[in-house]
Formats: sequence, C-alpha cells, structure tokens
Amino acid sequence: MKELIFATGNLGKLKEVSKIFSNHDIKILSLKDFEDIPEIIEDGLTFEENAFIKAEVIFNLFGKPVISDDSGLSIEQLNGEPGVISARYAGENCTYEDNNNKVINALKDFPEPHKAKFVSCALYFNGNEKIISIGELNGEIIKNGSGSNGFGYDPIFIPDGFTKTLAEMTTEEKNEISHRGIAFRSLRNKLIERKIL
Ligand code: ITT
Repeated sequence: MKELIFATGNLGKLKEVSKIFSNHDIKILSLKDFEDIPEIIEDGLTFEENAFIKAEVIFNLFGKPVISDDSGLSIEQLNGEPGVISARYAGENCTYEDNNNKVINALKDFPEPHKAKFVSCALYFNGNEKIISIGELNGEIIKNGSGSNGFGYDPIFIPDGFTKTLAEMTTEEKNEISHRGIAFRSLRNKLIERKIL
C-alpha cells in the first residue's frame, strides 16, 4: 500500500485528514509514528511558508512523499491575530484552553459579533513537486465556549449559518464545512488528477 507521511503531531488534524483519504488505497502516517523527530521551527510569515517548512523537513528526513497543514484563526477585531501564531498565542507550550482564554480576554472590550475565519494551507511535497490548496471557514467567536469534540479554538467558534460550535459537531460534520476539509478535498482532487493517488 502507498504511504504518505502527514507532517503533523496534531492528532486532531490527523483524524480529520485521514477521513478525507479513507476511500483511497493509501496509508497516512503522522509524526507520532516515528521517534526522535527534531523540533520543526515554524518561522514562516504565512501559512503556506510554514506548511512548506514542515513538509520539507520531513521529506529530507525520510525521502517519502509528504502532506502538511498549516492553519490558524484570524480575528477581524484583532487585526488578523492570532494568525500564524495560533498554536502558541498564549506562549510556548500553552494549552488550547490558555489560547481560548487569551482570545476571549482580548475581545472583551469589542462589540459583538467577533467576526473571524479559520484558514488552512494543505500541501503535498515529493522532493520536486509542490502542490497547494487553501481552505477558509468564516464565523464568529463566542465567549462562552461549548462542546468537547475537535481541538484548538473549536469550542469558541460558531461557523456562519450554524447555531453550534465546531466542538459540538462530529468530525464528519466539521470536515464538510471546515477550512481543512475544503483544503484537503481540493488537494486530494489535484493528486487524483496527477495520478499520484
Ligand atoms: P502541527 O504543526 O504539528 O501540524 P499544530 O497544532 O502546531 O500542529 P499549526 O502550527 O498549524 O499546527 O497551528 C494551528 C493552530 O491553529 C492549532 O494548534 C489551533 O490552535 C488552531 N487551529 C487550526 N485549525 C483549527 C481547527 O480546525 N480548529 C480549531 N483550532 C484550529
């Protein structure tokens, strides 16, 4: 069976993306399947740059085709923050809860609705060919988080047109509308067109 290494240590992303590739004869490995992976410094200024940094480090280590995701939350009233630093908004080694509390606190003097969007850059790299797809999901931030599915900012994000948070949706429901679902379905279709899948 063909293998693709997903250059992520985020099991929430792995669960979502694995479902998108589940009808294909391909095994998706993640960084949790390997030991002694060096820390990857994500110092790019854009989601695309960071997605490529992760993919290139892992391709250079294993010499096998890689997919990666760099993603984040962009809040209008905070001038696009936390953006590319979404994972470490409240500091290195912070928890998802720390990040959510920091967002809610930063928004406390702003009027509702707190418009925001999630962005995901999905990337494939095989050493010479680089293929990219972007997905976005618009919605708003709420101060009373709800739900326990998903990860990250899901409990405080209600997508436009919905009355529940991403953390109250199943993985399938979230994938249907999410930035990552959109980006990886598009990437998957490009891989099929190029006969890589
Ligand atoms: P990898 O780099 O190992 O893939 P990561 O979690 O560090 O995992 P990123 O650097 O791409 O990933 O940071 C993305 C952060 O943005 C993530 O940790 C969440 O805080 C947030 N985020 C991205 N997509 C999200 C989603 O679908 N739901 C909730 N939060 C999300």
